[in-house]
Amino acid sequence: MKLFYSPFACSLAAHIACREAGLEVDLHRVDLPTKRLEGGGDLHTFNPMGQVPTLVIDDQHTLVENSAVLTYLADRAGQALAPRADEFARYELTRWLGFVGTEIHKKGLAPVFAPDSPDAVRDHARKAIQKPLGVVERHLAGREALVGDGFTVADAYLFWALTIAPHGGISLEEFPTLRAYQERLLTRPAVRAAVRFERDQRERAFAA
Ligand SMILES: N[C@@H](CCC(=O)N[C@@H](CS)C(=O)NCC(=O)O)C(=O)O
Repeated sequence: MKLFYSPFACSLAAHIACREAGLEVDLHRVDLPTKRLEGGGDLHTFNPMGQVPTLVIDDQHTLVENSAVLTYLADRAGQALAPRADEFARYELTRWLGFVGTEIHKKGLAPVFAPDSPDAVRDHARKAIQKPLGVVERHLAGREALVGDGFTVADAYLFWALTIAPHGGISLEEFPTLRAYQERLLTRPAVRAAVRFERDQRERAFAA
């Protein structure tokens, strides 16, 4: 399998899932502004949106979209990263993948980090993200994870969001539970390894 990623983009969640599951995956770095692939090629060849995560499974199968990529990786890992499909908790996983993807990622983080966002749009997004952050803050009070009591791919996605939010001027000061949760997840060896790898990659020049 090949995972197209960009350091500290939302593909960090899929990268974490691969490490948590011990799945064999080749990580291929993308320069998101130009869509160039390291070593040559264009991300649009694999994903019509030119976005990460893009997961090339084999010659016939490519998956895009966080919700699909993360669910697929979780299922490849057995039950380690997601509840079984016949459990009610599976729908809760779908709920949280959708919530992080829409209410937090696309409504809040995407406009804040888009290089061409007008300042007014950025300010509006920083306000709009407060309500969904409050929802997860309250949901996680007294809980270890978003779904059930174990780490799932939804936690990997939320971890990414919480990690980059302060870099976009979104303070987590008002959300002590979220800060503690993010710090707790960072102690997981797979999470720490993925973050360390992406930090090293970010500091290295992109090889066109
Ligand atoms: N709907 C997609 C969105 C993924 C997405 O927004 N990826 C960002 C990085 S966090 C990206 O590739 N941005 C580049 C672009 O949209 O051109 C998903 O859920 O996977």
